[in-house]
Amino acid sequence: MRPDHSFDPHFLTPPEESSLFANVNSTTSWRHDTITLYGREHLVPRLTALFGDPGVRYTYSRITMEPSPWTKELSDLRQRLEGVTERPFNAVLANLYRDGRDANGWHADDEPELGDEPFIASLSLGAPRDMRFRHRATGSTWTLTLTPGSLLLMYGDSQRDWQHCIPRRAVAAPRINLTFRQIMNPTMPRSDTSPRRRGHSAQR
Ligand SMILES: O=C(O)CCC(=O)C(=O)O
Repeated sequence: MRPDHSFDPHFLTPPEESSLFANVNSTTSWRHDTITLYGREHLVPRLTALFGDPGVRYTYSRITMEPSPWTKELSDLRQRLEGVTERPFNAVLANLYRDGRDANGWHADDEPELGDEPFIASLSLGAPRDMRFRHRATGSTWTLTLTPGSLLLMYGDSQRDWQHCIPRRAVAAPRINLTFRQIMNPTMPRSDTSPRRRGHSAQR
């Protein structure tokens, strides 16, 4: 049992991957957010940044992010991904895992502004890290190793029926993940007419 996905381990060549890692790592103003869990404040165990079109705003775990403008490198990458996937993307959430102690807890990218069946293009740079998937109903799990330069597409039932996480690992090197998304503004017409209002399924 697997979530709806496709995986290209060699989307970027090694030189493209290392040059993009160096560019994003050094030019990004990374933020380090705090979340409140059971009344106690915790630092999110990774650094993040949002790039996107003007007016796009992304909220998860009660953290709202305003986008920085696209850099040339990210804009070129967006165009390339749009060509390959034939899907539009108006934002990219960047995660920096400084080493293996940084992580991303169980969650689904199922915020209402991502629509009914979110289509997410997730590019990995730097250290390889595992992504674990867990089926919400059956508890069945699956692990995919996200290698540098790989592209994971998640779509269909992948956010509705599954959760995913990036567990801690004994890794010293940093990793950057870029998840391209199409975020619908609250004022934009919604294709999702489902009465079930979904929210982020876990704090991460
Ligand atoms: O780091 C990753 O590959 C996953 C990131 C993720 O799950 C997210 O940003 O929602």
